[in-house]
Amino acid sequence: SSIHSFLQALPKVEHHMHIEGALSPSLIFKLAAKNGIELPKDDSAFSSVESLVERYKHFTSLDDFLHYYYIGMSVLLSAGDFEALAWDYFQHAAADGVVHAELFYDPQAHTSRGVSYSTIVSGISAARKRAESEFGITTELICCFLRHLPVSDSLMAFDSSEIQASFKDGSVIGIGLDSTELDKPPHLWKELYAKAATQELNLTAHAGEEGPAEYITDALASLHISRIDHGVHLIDDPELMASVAKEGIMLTVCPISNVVLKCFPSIKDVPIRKFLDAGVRFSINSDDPAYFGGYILDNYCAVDDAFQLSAEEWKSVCRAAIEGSWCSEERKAELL
Ligand code: ES4
Ligand code: ZN
Repeated sequence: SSIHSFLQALPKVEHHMHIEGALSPSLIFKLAAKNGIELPKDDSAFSSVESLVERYKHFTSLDDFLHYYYIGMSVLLSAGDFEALAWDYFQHAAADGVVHAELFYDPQAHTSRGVSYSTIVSGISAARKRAESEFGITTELICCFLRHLPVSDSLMAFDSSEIQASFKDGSVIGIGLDSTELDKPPHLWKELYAKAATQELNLTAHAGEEGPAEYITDALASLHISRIDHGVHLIDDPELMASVAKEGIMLTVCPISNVVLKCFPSIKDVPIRKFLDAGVRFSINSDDPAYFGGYILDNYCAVDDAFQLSAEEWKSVCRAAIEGSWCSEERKAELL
């Protein structure tokens, strides 16, 4: 349809995209076979590609999804595996009209399995270079720390010489905080974020996805983040919403994710129109597209279906996404 081609052609910037979340069921089975990794035998979801796809339609919560997300990524062993994963994503991104992407990755989920940090980053880097030369898509990396693990693990990972080197050589431009949210208040990671701030890294964190608006307040006050990943529970605190709008803090909203993980009953319930009316800046993102059944353009289309944004509103959403990105000022000027 014409709205689909209009949305496809918009210059899209993606800020909330876990690269491990681009791991498709077919690539899981292919890499499991290649690497000799046994998928769980006691879970019939792993009987076939089709049964896994079917199981992904019935997530009950963030943690129910995360269980499959961590099993899925256990098939990633070599740099070539990470390159194949990232390349799969970039092909979708190019088809969807993405011009710039800031990608999350979860190093602790791989180093804990004996995969070295340089394997992860070198594989992803190879695909990034190819995406830039073949598609003109520029990319940045955001190193995420896992909230279901002890805070001390995050601090140790952050201080490791390989992660520090990737910050210093500019291949990684910021940090994030993800995984289980409930009962893991952001202030527990205050020391990690204080250290990152002294290294002039960009700071973001998942907050207010399953967790309450208080976690957004906490993340802003304790971690001094400049973006909020998800942040949709901001809607429950009008005063905080006004202050986020005034400060120009951007939310990286993932509408299909919110519905699939049962944060909201339908896309119509994701507070997109309320954020527009309140002047809250946000971008629209895919989160874990291979698990949630939709890449970035599917998210744009779902939002348009539910809220019928005007062409001017869509252009301003895309402009805000460019302005809220962490690419170089030169690249920003090119994109605007
Ligand atoms: C995630 Cl949707 C979501 N929320 C929190 N952590 C995550 N890691 C990957 N996807
Ligand atoms: Zn996420």
